[in-house]
Amino acid sequence: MEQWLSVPKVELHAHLNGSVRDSTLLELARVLGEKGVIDFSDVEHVIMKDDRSLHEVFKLFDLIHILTTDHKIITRITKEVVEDFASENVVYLELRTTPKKNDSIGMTKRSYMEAVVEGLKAVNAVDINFMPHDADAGDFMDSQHIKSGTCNGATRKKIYVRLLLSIDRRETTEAAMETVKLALELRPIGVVGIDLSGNPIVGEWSTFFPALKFAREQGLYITLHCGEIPNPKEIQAMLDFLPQRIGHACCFEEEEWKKLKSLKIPVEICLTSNIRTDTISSLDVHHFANLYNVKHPLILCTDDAGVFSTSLCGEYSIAASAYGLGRREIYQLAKDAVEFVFADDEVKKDLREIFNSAAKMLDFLF
Ligand code: 6MZ
Repeated sequence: MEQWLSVPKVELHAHLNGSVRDSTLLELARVLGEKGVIDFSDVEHVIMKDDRSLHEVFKLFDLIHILTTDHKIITRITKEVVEDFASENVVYLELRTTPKKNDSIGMTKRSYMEAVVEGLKAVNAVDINFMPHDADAGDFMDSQHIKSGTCNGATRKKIYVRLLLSIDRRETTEAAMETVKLALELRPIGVVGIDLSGNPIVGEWSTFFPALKFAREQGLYITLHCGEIPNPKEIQAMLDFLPQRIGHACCFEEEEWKKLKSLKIPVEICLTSNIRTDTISSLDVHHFANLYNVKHPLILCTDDAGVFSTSLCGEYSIAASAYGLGRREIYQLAKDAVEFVFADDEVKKDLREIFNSAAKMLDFLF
């Protein structure tokens, strides 16, 4: 796994609350246990469990959301998640999260997102760029938070972060629309698009369609969790919608593969997540191999690095060994992801340069 640390990487499918460190979750659970809100020993067992069905994963998310309720904790986990990705040489991170409303603690979807932005501002282990270069963040930012360049004469590591707001499949059309309007409002602080996620057995495509259509008309990028369970009607409708990317694509039939390939919609592939949740029975039959062989656009991602105890280096390592990819292929796979980011051309150009200069240092490429 060490060797993939030196390769710059792009992470495009990471859920904030799924990427929290186990140590942080346990610490938060202990505090709530002491307050008598939860029974710590029960929760500890659930957090540390390794294999979970897709159904159990969504029960775990409900628990994580209890642990991470307030604004301060959202700020903390955002900072930690960004720093964790940066520490494994992720140079561009698209972080997605579901804005949450919680009247009992005065949380609105907007204040939830403000807490996320505070977390981005608090990142100090690396230089972070999370605002588009032409942005006017208005009262959102008291000062310019794009830190640049050097620290004590040494070039510091840099990470680009852009945000996607998730619509949870439990939400109504109105709630989904509220999230889209918030995303539009927050474009200046680096919100670039909308994701549709949540338990795939819940909700109907027709509920979310109006909000997603509006988002697209307003120029937001769209990525959809698509085909996590067999649902041919919904998969067809999602592909017809022409999202800029989709996530997972685990339960596609022949017709759906044909359509996906002809439309060339990039797929965010989450190997460990798919295996752990038993959505795909083994790496041997995972669709990565076929898509890779036919040169369909794909991106390796973690999904929920905390929940599935993985990392982006780990995902590259699994792909290398399971599908016999050499170092050059892995480098190329990582670099190709730049073409599918939801950021502007300047960021893409800079990322290409980061990959090119890294290639000169990676002696294994030559
Ligand atoms: C579908 C998923 C997911 O938004 O609270 N989420 N949705 N499939 C998956 N694959 C296993 N993994 C995570 O992060 C957690 C939320 O992301 C979605 C679920 O809605 C989960 O509650 P945020 O930061």
